[in-house]
Amino acid sequence: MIKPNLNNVNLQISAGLPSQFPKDALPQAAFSGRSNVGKSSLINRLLNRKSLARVSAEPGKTVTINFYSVDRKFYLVDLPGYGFARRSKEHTKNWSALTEEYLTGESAPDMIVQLIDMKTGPTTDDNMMLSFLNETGIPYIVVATKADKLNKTDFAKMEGALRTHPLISPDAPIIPFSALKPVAAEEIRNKVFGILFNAEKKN
Ligand SMILES: Nc1nc2c(ncn2[C@@H]2O[C@H](COP(=O)(O)OP(=O)(O)OP(=O)(O)O)[C@@H](O)[C@H]2O)c(=O)[nH]1
Ligand SMILES: [Mg+2]
Repeated sequence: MIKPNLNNVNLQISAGLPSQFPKDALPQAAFSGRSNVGKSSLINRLLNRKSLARVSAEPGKTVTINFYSVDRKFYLVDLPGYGFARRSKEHTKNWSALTEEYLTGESAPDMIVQLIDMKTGPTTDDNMMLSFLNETGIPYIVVATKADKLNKTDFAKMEGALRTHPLISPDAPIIPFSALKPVAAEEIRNKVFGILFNAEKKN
């Protein structure tokens, strides 16, 4: 596999409106999950950066979709988190409008990385998102985050529960991950970058 130059990474646009989505033909992988699940932390880890994608202390504040250009070969796309308890109705409305337009419109991503908190397990909102992903037909992988928070027994239990989850496609790889340890980052990077490079060949 050709490796992208990870020194050539930048935030291309923080899009609050569909008209701001990039119009070039570069492949995209979108990172989806509830607020605080670890989307920005995973993107930073995959790109070997400490703080490119903002790791939020105050989750769920603004509704933007952040497009990170990777060596002008593809985009990693940080979706706004869902399921934040204290957010307003206005926030929920903006989240749905922007995210649905992105995932079903012309700029729809080539793949999705769906994050699920391994400590909490899938929430009602995660299940709604999984149903929606299954409907769109966009291929996805599941990354189970915060794996460091579980002991061996609970880790095995949750991994099993995810593998037999009725809303997770049998085609979707499930990869446990921890942002605190370099475990699985390389596996996720190879999977995501591999799919994006293949998508590029089709264009
Ligand atoms: N223990 C542990 N904490 C993590 C892990 N990944 C992220 N965190 C912490 O969880 C919090 C949220 O992480 P973010 O990466 O900002 O989560 P996010 O999904 O981008 O959140 P929003 O942008 O609000 O949607 C931060 O305090 C991180 O340090 C992990 O693997 N293990
Ligand atoms: Mg974030």
